[in-house]
Amino acid sequence: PLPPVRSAGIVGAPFSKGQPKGGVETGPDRIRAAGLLHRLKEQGCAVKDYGNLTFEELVDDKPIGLLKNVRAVGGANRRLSEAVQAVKKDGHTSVMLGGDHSLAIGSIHGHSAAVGELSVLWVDAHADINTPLTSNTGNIHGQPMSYLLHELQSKVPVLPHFSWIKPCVWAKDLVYIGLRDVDPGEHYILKLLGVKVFSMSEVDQLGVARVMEETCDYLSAKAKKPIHLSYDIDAIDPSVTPATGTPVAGGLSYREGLYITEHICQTGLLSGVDMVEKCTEEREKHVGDKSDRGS
Ligand code: 4U7
Ligand code: MN
Ligand code: MN
Ligand code: MN
Repeated sequence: PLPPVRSAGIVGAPFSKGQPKGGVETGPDRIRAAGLLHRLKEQGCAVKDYGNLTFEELVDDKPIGLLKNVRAVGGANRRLSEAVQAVKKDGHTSVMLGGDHSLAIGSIHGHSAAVGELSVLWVDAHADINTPLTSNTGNIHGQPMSYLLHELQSKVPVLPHFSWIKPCVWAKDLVYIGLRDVDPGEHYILKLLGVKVFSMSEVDQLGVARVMEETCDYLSAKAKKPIHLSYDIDAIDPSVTPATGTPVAGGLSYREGLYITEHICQTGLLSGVDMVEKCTEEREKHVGDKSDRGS
């Protein structure tokens, strides 16, 4: 039998203020230029490109404690949430092209507002679950899950331009794959909430096929909720994907990285995707150049 007809609704979010480096706002156009739409169509997927969002420049966006660009991040995500809701109401799988990973706030919020409770598969070197109070950097791209999880709301302070966000994910519906750079505060939160994590060590031990089998068993154990895949390019080894702001050695191979997407798609439950943290080729040129390492 033929597979069901799929359709993807693409939303570009050229936004980078969840972290301090330039370049990641070029991600949406770079991913399109690399042939995303063509590749999707080749595989029998209908595609509608909703274009890129535009974001307003804020003049008065002073840091709040360590936290940077709070109002800009809040406002951009509010826009994105509405755009993703529109894509879902048109019946597509939403595909958000970032931009930095703070955009998962609006993408997951909008997805959930349109379809209800979600499972979230977070593929990343990092857990992105710092609260504004546990963060050592003040970069909101390291915090998106803290705003989305019901269980963490008592730990998250009130912030300007963030009051529209409604927590919409339960810790039991979240799975991480690829972790290898987790802050102590994040480690504590993951343990406290009992979040399911397949770190790189688990990928080594079990192999990616077994990891995906266990991930899907775990997520569909009770109710088969629609799945949101939030894919940070830094999950993959920097030897394959050097053009990202926060590379961490020891990541997924090219095949492991793709296998995760293939397997999650075959569940038939994939309903929303984020592809984030791809930045300029500039950084690729400097890979191997010691002076740029860890910058
Ligand atoms: B990404 C970090 F401290 N944990 O909070 C932080 F190591 O979206 C990194 O996954 C966050 O790239 C990385 O700033 C965010 C840091
Ligand atoms: Mn991330
Ligand atoms: Mn990351
Ligand atoms: Mn990153």
